[in-house]
Parts: sequence; C-alpha cells; structure tokens
Amino acid sequence: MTKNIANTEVNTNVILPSFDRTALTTRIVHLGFGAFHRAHQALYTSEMLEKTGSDWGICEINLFGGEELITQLREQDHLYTVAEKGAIETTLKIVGSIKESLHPTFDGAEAIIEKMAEPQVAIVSMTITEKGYCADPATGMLDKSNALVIADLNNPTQPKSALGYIVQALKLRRDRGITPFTVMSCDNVQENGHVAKATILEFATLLDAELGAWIKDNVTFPCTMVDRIVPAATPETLDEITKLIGVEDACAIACEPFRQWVIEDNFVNGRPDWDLIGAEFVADVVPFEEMKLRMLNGSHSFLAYLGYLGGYAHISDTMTNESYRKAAFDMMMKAQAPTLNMPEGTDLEGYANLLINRFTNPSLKHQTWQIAMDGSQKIPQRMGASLRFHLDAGSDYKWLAMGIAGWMRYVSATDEKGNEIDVRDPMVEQFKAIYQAHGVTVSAVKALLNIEAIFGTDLKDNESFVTEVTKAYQLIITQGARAAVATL
Ligand code: NAI
Ligand code: CS2
Repeated sequence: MTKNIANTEVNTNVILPSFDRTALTTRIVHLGFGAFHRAHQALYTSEMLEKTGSDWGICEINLFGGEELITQLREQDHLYTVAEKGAIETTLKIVGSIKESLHPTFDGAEAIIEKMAEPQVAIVSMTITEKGYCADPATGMLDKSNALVIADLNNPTQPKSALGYIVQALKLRRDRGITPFTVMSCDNVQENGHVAKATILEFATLLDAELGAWIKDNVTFPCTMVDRIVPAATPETLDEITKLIGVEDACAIACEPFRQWVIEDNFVNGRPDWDLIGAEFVADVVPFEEMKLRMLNGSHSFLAYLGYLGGYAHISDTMTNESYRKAAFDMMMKAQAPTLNMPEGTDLEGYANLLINRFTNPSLKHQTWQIAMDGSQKIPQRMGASLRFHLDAGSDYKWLAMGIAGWMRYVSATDEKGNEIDVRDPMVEQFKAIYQAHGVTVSAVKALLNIEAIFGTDLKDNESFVTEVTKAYQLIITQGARAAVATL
C-alpha cells in the first residue's frame, strides 16, 4: 500500500477528524465528487460530525469521469485534505465524513441505484454542474432533446444522467414502501431546487405518470445558496499541499477561507445539523441565490471572458488592472444590486467589497479559462434576468452588454493574438458553425443572439440591447478587451 494520509502520520499543523468514523452510515448520497463538494458540503458535514458525533456519512459518486479520483479516495480510506488559503495563512483540515464511494465504471449503474434506495439514505445531494440538470438554460425546463434524457427514457434501468439515477432510485423506494429521500441541489443554478424539481418531475412523468405524481407528492427539493471559491486542483497545488502536510494526498483540494451555505429548510426525511457550523436554514433561499449568482457569478463571468481575452490567466490577475477592478465593482453595484429584492438590512455594498477582496486573493490561482467554461449554461442566469430588468426600467446596463459581448468574442475560439482558445461548452458546435459563417465580425452578434436556449425569444428583437451589445463587441474586436473594459 502506498503511503498516504490514511496510513501515515501527517504534520502536526493539520486539523484531523477526532470523531468515530466507524459509527458513520451512508445517509447522504452525493452525485459529483468534484473540486467544490470536497471543499464545501463534505467539509461542513465533517465539522458537523465533530460537534455532534452523529452518523451522517456520505457515499461519493462521480457519474461522469473522475474514476481516478474515486480510486485514489478508496486507497486513502476516504480521507483527504482541504487547504484553506488566505492571502497570508493556510489552514489545513482533513475531512472525515465520507463513508464510501461508487463509480458506474467500476460498480455499475445498478449498485448506485441500490445504494440510493437503501432505507437509511435520507438525502441525495448534487454538484453536477449546470449542464447536469439537462434543462433548457433559458427556461429551466427539461430539455427533451438532450441526448442523455433520450437515452435514459429509452433505457431507464441503466441510466446515465443524474435525473435518470434519481428517478430510478425513487421508483424502487416507492415500490418497496420506503420513505423517499430529499433531493438537494448544491449547484450554481438559479432556484436550483426548483430546476431540479421541474426537470426530475418532467422526466419521471414522461417515464410513468403515476411515478411522477408520487414524486411530486412525496419528495422535497430544497433550494440552496452555496458559496466558496474552489479552483480545480493542479499539480502545483497538490505539491504545495504535500509539502505542508508531509504526506501525498491525490484528493487534496485548495480553496479560499470564505464559505457560505444558505439552505431552504424543507427536508422530507431528516437532515444533519449543518447550522451548528455556520450553515443557515431559512424559509426562502431565492433572494440569497439571486444575490450570489448575479453579484459574484455575474462579475466572475465578466472577468473570465474579458480577462482571458485581455491576457489574464487568473481572476486575481484581472484585479491588478484598475479598470477591471472598477468594472467588476460597478457590475455588482450598478448592474446587479438594483435588480435584487433582499431582506431588510442586507448590506449589498459590504458584500460587493467583500467579493472584490475575495477575487484579489493572490494565493488562489482561479483560472479565467475555468470560469469561462459552459457559458451557454451560465450567461442566462448570471446576466439574463438583470438585463431584462434594466431593459424594462430603461436604466443603464452597459456592464452586462460588455460581459455578453466578451462571451461572444471568447466563443469565436481565437484569442486576440490569433491563438486558439479551448472553448468547453455543450453548445460548442453551434458556436463553431456561427463563426465559420461569419468570422469575427459584428454579424456574428446577431447569429449568436438567435440561439433561443441562451437568449430566449425576446432579446434578439430588442433594439436597445442589440445596439448596445453590438457596440461593445465592436469595441472589443477593434480595440481589444482591455481597452473596451477601460471605456466602462
Ligand atoms: P469539477 O469539474 O471539479 O466537478 C464536476 C462534477 O460534476 C464531477 O463530479 C462530474 O462527475 C460531475 N458532472 C459533470 N457533468 C455531469 C453531468 N452531465 N451529469 C452529472 N454529473 C456531471 O467542478 P466543481 O468545481 O466541483 O464544480 C461543480 C459545480 O459546483 C459547479 O458547476 C457549480 O455549479 C458548483 N459550484 C462550484 C464552485 C467552485 O468554486 N468550484 C462554487 C460553488 C458552486
Ligand atoms: C465560478 C463559480 O466557475 C464558475 O463559474 O463563477 O464556480 C464560483 O467560483 C463559485 O460560485 C463561488 O462560490
């Protein structure tokens, strides 16, 4: 057995779990053992266990890729390190909340469905990225033309999508007379619980109307607002963590010190006391989700596209340019904050200042390229609703127009020096076809605006918006992203 954190002593600067891990049972099945979950829900759960000594263990599942990570996790007795990196100090914590793990490649779909159907499982949670919901990004409803949806409707006992797994497991629970589980989305999707509910119900109903009705009456889908900046792990971060803890840890992950979790208190089969370690259970999460998605994620996407084009590899690099910094703050305060409807006493300016500080953290190498991924799924919820708000109100939205124009220029797949951009997006083929027909010219703007899944049916005909976004695009292609941002 290789030396790892399960069988070798780590340095004394590391905070270790001291609760009895053998008492854990799988009560949460999590879909999406990616970077974020490791540094957020799994850590919250570990710290909750430290306080309560309860039995809420997690079974980790990756439905797409991540085989190596699951193999490694098993070799490490499901233990790994989270490095919380501030501008100056790093705190190292070992997460102990994971009981077991499964992967369809090694274990098969049936084992996963059976695990989710076990009577003690009370929650199925998800960090499966925006595209994992198989929803139309503009409407949040099931995209029936999605290849995974089509495959799973044809072969429901061997599902591929998260929706297919959840529906099949709920069917078994219903047939066996077992209480259902709560479905808890932890993705950056506006009204994530409502989108999960809409897509799952529609999928289930297409399969079997009675099952759809049973899920509707018996399952809950709380919305959650999740926040912590967790860049993908790199060989450099892993090396750095190895040096700090004194042992190799292939599942280690670095993140910022800040974290936040606001959860709608609507669980059908019990829940852990995550509030004991700082999570907030509230009746309505939607205002918090909107605040975070528009102010944090909206400006993140703005910085990702215009930052990448301007030659900045990381978000913290964009913050060294005064015009990007100012544009990000104005995007938050002038374009996004006015669209929000927050509980009394919410300090949005304080929030914006905190976000700028978080983006500036030089220890966090958060790549603009990473955030730029899957823009077709992100743009509608990060910028679409705010844009429509300003179009209705007749107020200024130039930051949103510039952000969208930056995205349009980015998906041309060629940067300002003529180098290829590795554009990752479920709609990449559509972007390719548009740019093959139009080249990097303003005529590409109209063609991109015609994509209804991103812009709906209204925006392409809105004269003010078309003019504003075309103007921003023209500026970017003639003067470059840095100069374009400076005009804001
Ligand atoms: P990651 O790339 O490390 O992991 C992605 C995970 O999604 C993997 O476990 C993969 O198996 C799964 N996945 C991918 N496509 C899927 C599909 N079609 N169906 C089911 N599962 C699928 O990404 P990371 O950083 O873990 O982020 C995942 C999501 O978490 C984000 O998309 C976002 O919604 C949310 N999030 C991420 C934050 C971050 O800073 N990384 C912070 C807040 C939320
Ligand atoms: C980012 C988010 O990758 C992205 O699109 O905007 O993952 C962001 O880091 C988180 O939402 C922060 O909580």
